[in-house]
Amino acid sequence: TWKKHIVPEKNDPASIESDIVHHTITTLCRGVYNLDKLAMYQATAHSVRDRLLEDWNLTQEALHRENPKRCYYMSMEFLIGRALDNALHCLHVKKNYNQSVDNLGFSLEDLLCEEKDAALGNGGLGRLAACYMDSAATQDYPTWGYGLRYQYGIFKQMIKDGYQTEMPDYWLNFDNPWEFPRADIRYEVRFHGYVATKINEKGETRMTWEGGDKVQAMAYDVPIPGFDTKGCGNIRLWSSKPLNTFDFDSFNAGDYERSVAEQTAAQNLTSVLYPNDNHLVGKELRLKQEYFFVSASLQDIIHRFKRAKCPWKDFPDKVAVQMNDTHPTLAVPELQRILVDIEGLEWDDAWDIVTRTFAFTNHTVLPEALECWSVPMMEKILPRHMQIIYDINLFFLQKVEKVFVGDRDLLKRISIIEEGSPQQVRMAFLAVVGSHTVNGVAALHSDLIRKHLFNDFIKYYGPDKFINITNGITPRRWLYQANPDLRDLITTTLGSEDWATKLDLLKGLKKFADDTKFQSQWAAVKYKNKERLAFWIKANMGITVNPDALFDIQVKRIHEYKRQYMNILSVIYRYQSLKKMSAEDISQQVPRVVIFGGKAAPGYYIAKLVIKLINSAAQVINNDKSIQDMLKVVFIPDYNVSLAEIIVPASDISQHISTAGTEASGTSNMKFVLNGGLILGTVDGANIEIGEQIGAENIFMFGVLSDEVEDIRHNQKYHGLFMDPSLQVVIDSIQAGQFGDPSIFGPLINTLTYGGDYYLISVDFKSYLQKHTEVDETYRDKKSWVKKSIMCTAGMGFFSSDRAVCEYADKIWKLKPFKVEA
Ligand code: 26W
Repeated sequence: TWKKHIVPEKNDPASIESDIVHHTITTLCRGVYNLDKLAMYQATAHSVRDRLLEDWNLTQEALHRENPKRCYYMSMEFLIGRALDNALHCLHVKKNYNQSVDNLGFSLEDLLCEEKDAALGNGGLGRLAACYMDSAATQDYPTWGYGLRYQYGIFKQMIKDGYQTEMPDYWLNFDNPWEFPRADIRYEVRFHGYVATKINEKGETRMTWEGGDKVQAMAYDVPIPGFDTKGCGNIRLWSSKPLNTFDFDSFNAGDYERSVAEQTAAQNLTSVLYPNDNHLVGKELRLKQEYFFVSASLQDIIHRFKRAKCPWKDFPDKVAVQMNDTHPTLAVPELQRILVDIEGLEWDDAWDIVTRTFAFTNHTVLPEALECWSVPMMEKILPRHMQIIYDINLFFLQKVEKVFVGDRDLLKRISIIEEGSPQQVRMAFLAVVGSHTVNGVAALHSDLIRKHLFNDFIKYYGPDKFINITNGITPRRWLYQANPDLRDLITTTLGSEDWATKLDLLKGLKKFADDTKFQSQWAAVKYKNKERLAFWIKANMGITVNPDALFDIQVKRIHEYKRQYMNILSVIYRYQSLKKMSAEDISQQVPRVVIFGGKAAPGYYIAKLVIKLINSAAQVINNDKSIQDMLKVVFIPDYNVSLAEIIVPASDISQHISTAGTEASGTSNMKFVLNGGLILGTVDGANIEIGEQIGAENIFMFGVLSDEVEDIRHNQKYHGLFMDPSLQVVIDSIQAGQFGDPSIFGPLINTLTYGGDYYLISVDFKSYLQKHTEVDETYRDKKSWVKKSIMCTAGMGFFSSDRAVCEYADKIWKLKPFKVEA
């Protein structure tokens, strides 16, 4: 009942208005005379957050009371983006807020843009975690996220003279209304030190980890509203703080300075997100971040578990932990350490608990992305964990040896420790051994890890431990919120909004695919979204693009395997073809706007050159009057979640053209198709399943198949490359200086020639160009294009993250929804 006094009860525009004004005066201490947009955004956000809090408290209280089994999603990345618009939709108060904000003399849409993205992730893996939290909350699964509260999220990208430059992301410079600091929730985390033995209460000898340096982890909670439910989820993010116990006695004056430096180092632990996507840089600080993260999270989970006074053997019935890739894998030896060294369990009992608790999702097969940590580094930072990993490995190998007697090669291949100098810990293998279930993220990807990366493990465990759960995306952010006109059209057509939580209902659109009136409404929405993007491009980059042109988009992290390079080479080819045409012929072409966006890891030289080439080509092409604006090239700087919300609804076609077998799933492919964008893609990742769902006639697919790649590479190595003539002329034009100083691009071109063309651009180039021609021809027939576009959206039900999270809950977590009553 006491809550009645603080929680806003009324959501009519006048009440909302007075709540906003209240926050302006009290929370912000600002008078109406100096209100700017930012302050107004903050006051508005605070008033929305008050409304969320009620649900948050209700949910957490009920969970505490009933103590159902819970799942913890451990992820080093959560790429959440903005929160305000999402919360308004979840609470169904957007319309009234619009009016209240309007009455106060501001525009709500303007205020939404004041919010800084929570960009605590690199790309697909981090955004997937955010979509899953949305779906877990919406479906009332008792699931919490655990992550790190980086002071600096992914860097800001700026383009200077065509090159990427990086700037820090000061996202916390202003007050962040979407997090709750929990000053009382703190745990200590140890590094370094040494291992000793001690006798425990039961008189048994146990190992103990002593000495070293300690830092403190403090919790920050980020509420995750569910759509259409009283339930509210949570992501708990850890921030490192120096320990406030400061031992003056043991420091003389000289050491005092050093101790201050150590305090600063402690604070810096969670300062910055490592900006590498699909590439491991084996830095000590990163290993420390990983341990800090799992140590704090497990202490918190165990603290909660102990409140209910259940016996340890019940731990896996109360707790499921999902490891988002190998980044949290130290949780396996850490839980084993806690159970054996601290809680005094026997090794085998403890190991049984560990392996019934954890499950592991693999997101990549790229060798350079597989985490391996050097044994000496691990020994130095986590001496006890290194021993435990050796023991885990020893017991595992003994069991394998019993089944495959004398198979030395198998033991060597399957070992968690890789021999070499130095020895390395293979984190993916540790994650497999420590988990009850391992999953890939799309059908092809799961097949590939069963066939290659984890093949030996299947020989030992059998196939059932390795399953597929195809990725999904949240339809709330990626359609309902990002594409309001399409949302409204779909809702009117289907007669209700239920599709937003039951995405399969979209198939009801199929029967309107040939309806001329519906088609023209559908086309009008797409046109409006293209205008919105064209406006953004003009306002922010000064480039004019024509919304009647075919918008062709590739936005994702820049990586050789994703082949943005192949895309820009084909754009140059198109440019040259136009240059060869008569003015009359040019005027008959299908106009194209080719849009790129994405960040390159700051140390990834070749990826950065790709950005430079795109911008250099754009410079020449966009300023060449002779091609009558039939081709425009735009590189949108600083691609992030909130830009994606504008870009995705505006595509006619988007590209997902990784070398077959390299893109585990892709999730932007799903976002584009959900918004009625066609895709041009290789036979890779989730593209394959998208094609199955929407129909082969609605997707443009090309290129070699994943099981051909190995042979082709082998042949190229021994018999040399065959350079397609169409590709050769493109390369020649770059080398002739048509796009600026050719020496700049030498190293990039070498990846195709002397470098052996590892990603098979020359192999796929011809079929890629052919598909582009097919795309042009199809686009000429507007009616047939719109029909395809409708069929795209209509077939996307399967790719809702609601479906994916249900699969995790049923097949892995054994988790039931826990409904909170109002
Ligand atoms: C340690 C360096 C590092 C950092 C991030 C290695 C690997 C990663 C991620 C696993 C990379 C990633 O985001 N992978 C993407 O995961 C998506 C979600 O499952 C998939 O859709 C993408 O295909 C995959 O590239």
